[in-house]
Amino acid sequence: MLTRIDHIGIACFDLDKTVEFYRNTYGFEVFHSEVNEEQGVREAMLKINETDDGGASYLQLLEPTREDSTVAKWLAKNGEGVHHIAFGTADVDGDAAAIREKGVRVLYQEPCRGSMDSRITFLHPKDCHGVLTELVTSAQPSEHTE
Ligand code: CMX
Ligand code: CO
Repeated sequence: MLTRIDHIGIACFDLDKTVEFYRNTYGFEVFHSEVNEEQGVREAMLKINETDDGGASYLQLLEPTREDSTVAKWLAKNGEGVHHIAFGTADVDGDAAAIREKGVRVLYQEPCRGSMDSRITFLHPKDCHGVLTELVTSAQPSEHTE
């Protein structure tokens, strides 16, 4: 069951400048940052609020680390902006399988590693009315090492 907005993914050209914008304008601080080479991104997670399912909602600011990454390709075509939305679930495997059964393309056979050791998969935007949609199961706090 999808129980929260886990994050909104925002593509940017310059992560440091974009982080500074969110800090100056709204007072949001970086909760976590990392490079995910598999996804080809350098990212910052800004925690907006905790949620009543024990998780939280974030903004995920994304800067490409290489020219051939999906985010670099998207930025070249669209410029900066909202790249995807992510719903949180306790069971990404079960929810992805159920959604695949409905005829929506799930991009990965098995969920892979996302921010903060979460497990993630994506639904094809063309099957979701134009929205690239991610499903996320957060790591248990004990599994997450900084
Ligand atoms: N939102 C909405 N539509 C999108 C989109 C997006 N983010 N990215 C691509 N599309 C649309 C394009 O506009 C295009 O539509 P048209 O054919 O009408 O022009 C179509 O999808 C195909 O786009 P493309 O530019 O040819 O891109 P690809 O098919 O190569 O890749 C996708 C699209 C979704 C398969 C790819 O972006 C992907 O695998 N995404 C999942 C991984 C990812 O996004 N990682 C970065 C974030 C990591 C994280 O969140 O942790
Ligand atoms: Co994401």
